[in-house]
Amino acid sequence: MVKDIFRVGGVLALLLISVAGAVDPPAPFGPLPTARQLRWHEMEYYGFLHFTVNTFTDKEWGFGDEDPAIFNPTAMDVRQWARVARDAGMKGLIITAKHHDGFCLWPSAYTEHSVKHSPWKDGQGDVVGELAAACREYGLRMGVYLSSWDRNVASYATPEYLTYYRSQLRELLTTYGEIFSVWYDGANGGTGYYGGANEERRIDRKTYYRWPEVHKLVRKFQPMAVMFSDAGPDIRWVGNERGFGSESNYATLKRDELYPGTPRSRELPQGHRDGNYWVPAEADVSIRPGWFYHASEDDRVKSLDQLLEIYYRSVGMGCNLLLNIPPDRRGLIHENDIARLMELRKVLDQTFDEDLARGKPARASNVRGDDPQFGADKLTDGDRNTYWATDDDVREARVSVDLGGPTTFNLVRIQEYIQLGQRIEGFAVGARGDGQWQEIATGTTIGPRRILRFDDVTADRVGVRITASRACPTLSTLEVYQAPAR
Ligand code: FUL
Repeated sequence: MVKDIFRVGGVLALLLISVAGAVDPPAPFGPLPTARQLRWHEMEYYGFLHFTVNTFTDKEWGFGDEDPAIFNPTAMDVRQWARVARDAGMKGLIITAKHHDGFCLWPSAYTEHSVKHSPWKDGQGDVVGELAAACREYGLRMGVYLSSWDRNVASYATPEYLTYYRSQLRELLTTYGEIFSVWYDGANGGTGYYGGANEERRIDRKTYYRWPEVHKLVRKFQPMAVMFSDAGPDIRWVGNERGFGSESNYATLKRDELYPGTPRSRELPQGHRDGNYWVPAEADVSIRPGWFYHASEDDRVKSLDQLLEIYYRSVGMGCNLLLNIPPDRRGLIHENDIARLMELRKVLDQTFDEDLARGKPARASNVRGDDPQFGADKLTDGDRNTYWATDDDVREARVSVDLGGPTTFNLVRIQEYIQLGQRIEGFAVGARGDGQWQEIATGTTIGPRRILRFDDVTADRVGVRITASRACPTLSTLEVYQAPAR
């Protein structure tokens, strides 16, 4: 009998637990990121390598008539590029396998206009292949930029060129192991050599390339690769080449209305609030004034302050940062660039070394179904895949963290649980010192990431007030840091 009571009691308790645990997660809101996009969001910061005949002609755009013989780096060391990128804290490298001039950094079977006819390694070299090996060695992912505009090839602007472009793409996607990003540039059509025709050729940027078919090819051979262009399909351009994201940054886009080279690039920094696809922004910028190496710019490498500004206005605004570090004529990343990259790494390490909110108790004005699985302590558990969420009807809410005594800080990093979509459109960060709350920063969107910077504040509690949300809000992390004085 007693045994039975225990059994019944046990069943009841189990029932109760399962009822309590039965609080559903919030319904997804709007377009959601794919697995490949989620993986990309976590990369945050990676490098761009602009390197080709332009490095040797001192140009930014080659005409397409360059002699492959001019491509002759004297001390080429691709492993140095990967080592520098790894030491800089980058997670990958994207290389201009072919820029607008049409010269191929790999020995493509479809053209003679490549490293095959360069004195470098007696025509036996393969820059893309060497980079793929070096990236593997240094734990980096590799991406490829294959310019769709080709100023060298005779067939450009005819249907035949589409086969050529896709054949080259297939070569890159099937020869070098995993590719994490395929980069389609917006510059398309204009004057060029075109096999000796030396003329101007215009194409219809929207229809000529038959982009949907190109996309299918990439999905087939590299299903986890993200594709970048002004209009995605996976990642969009941030709309400027300064590396600056927008304060209001929607990860969503009406991508079918846009295409690479779209005249509507002014809409790209913010994205489309009512976009029907998840297409987050990537901020690309060069560490020097130009994309390619020019000795005349050796003393114009961006300053540490400029790079920090770029970091906080890109990564800090929910974009990924693609920082260009062009190899020089030796085939090396220049010393001045390396020095700056390492200064940046050092400051970022010092800044993000210790999360002052980690493991600290947190509370919220509302917790979804009062269920601990959506509790405020998910913000400080160091796991960006757990999250705090509210009841469905809530649009404004507060969370705060007890820092355990007066603590000085000047950065707060927050992110939404974007697996369920982007919801928040207004928030304020506050701090409580001497029993008084003061507002220290405000913002609109959060999405994949927001880092708020402010003057040093000393407080024992830090909080976020959600002031506007399009569905019940979620937050997966609330981190607090102290950046060293500069
Ligand atoms: C632009 C190109 O025309 C530049 O040369 C560079 O490659 C940059 C990243 O994109 O549209």
